[in-house]
Amino acid sequence: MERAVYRIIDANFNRAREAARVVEEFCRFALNSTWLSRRAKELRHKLSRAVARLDTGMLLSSRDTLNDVGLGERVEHQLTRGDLKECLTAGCKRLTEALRTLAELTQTVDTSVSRTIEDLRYDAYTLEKDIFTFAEPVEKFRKVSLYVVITSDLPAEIISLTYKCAAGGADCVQLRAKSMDDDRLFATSVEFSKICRDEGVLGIVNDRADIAIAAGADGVHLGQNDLPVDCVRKLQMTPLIIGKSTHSSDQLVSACGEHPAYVGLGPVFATETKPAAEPVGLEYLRQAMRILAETGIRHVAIGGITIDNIEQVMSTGVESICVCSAVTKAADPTAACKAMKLKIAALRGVSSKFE
Ligand code: TZP
Ligand code: MG
Repeated sequence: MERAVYRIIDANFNRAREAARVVEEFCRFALNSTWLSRRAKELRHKLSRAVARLDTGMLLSSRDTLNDVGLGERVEHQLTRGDLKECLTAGCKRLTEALRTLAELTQTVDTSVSRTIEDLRYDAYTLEKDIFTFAEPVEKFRKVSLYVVITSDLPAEIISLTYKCAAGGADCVQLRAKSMDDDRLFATSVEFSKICRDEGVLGIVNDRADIAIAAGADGVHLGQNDLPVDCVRKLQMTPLIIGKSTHSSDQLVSACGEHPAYVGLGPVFATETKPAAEPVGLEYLRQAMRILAETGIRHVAIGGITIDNIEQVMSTGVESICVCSAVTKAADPTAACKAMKLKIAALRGVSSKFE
């Protein structure tokens, strides 16, 4: 029986390591996230160190691949992988299955190894959750090239602008109402979120995680003095697109540690919409592109951006543009969105649906 125990441990050690590799590769090459790929890598190495505490000679000697009755065995409806996300899901499940088997079996030969593996199983559950709750919102936000902030305390104006921005091809709109009573803000957010869903535009509520969640918005945008990202993540019912404003590289580095889906970078230029804020300039954008490179976190440049300075802004490497007055104060917000989308698409070198 001891041979069988070692044979199962050997098979599941290989299975767990290979599954951890799939997870790690996703975090590294699909998400570009150092934070998450490092955690997957650490898990793989801790596992190897734990198993190395067993008799490795026994493990290899008990391996008998050619006489494995499970080899090539398939059951009806066995899951196949349709895309990268399914590969990741399968990798995560396979990892925890193998760790569970290892924890059970190693109990019979070395309880301290078993305890270490049991801890790793819990790390794997948390890692899976962190990967999915980060990756899904980031993936949704990846398509955003034009983001419009609707700053208004008038529900009718907010709703009418939401329709106009959607018609103009804005990819994301934000409801930014700084002085509305909660009951009106909630009702407006519900209507806003429904329109966004129907029109295929992402809908974000500014400042208020509670209202964003209750209204079913796609996300919430947090300022420096709002709730921490982690706290909002605990409140979310489904993975929310959490955005965070930053106005300096120190704030950006600190925001990256909170792992939002995107960060706001600005105000790039002086702006009447936020008159007290000091412009950060183009150099901050260049610096930000370098800081964000290995985080997987998306971005928008914001503040004083118009059709005439988009090119300057995008020359820094910025891919997503956020505007308020250039669209909402335009005589024709839909036409303003269309023109901006075209310009961004031309600068990104991709075609736009309004060409
Ligand atoms: N955060 C930084 S700048 C800004 C906000 C909300 C206002 C952007 O408005 P505009 O009209 O596009 O300059
Ligand atoms: Mg705020």
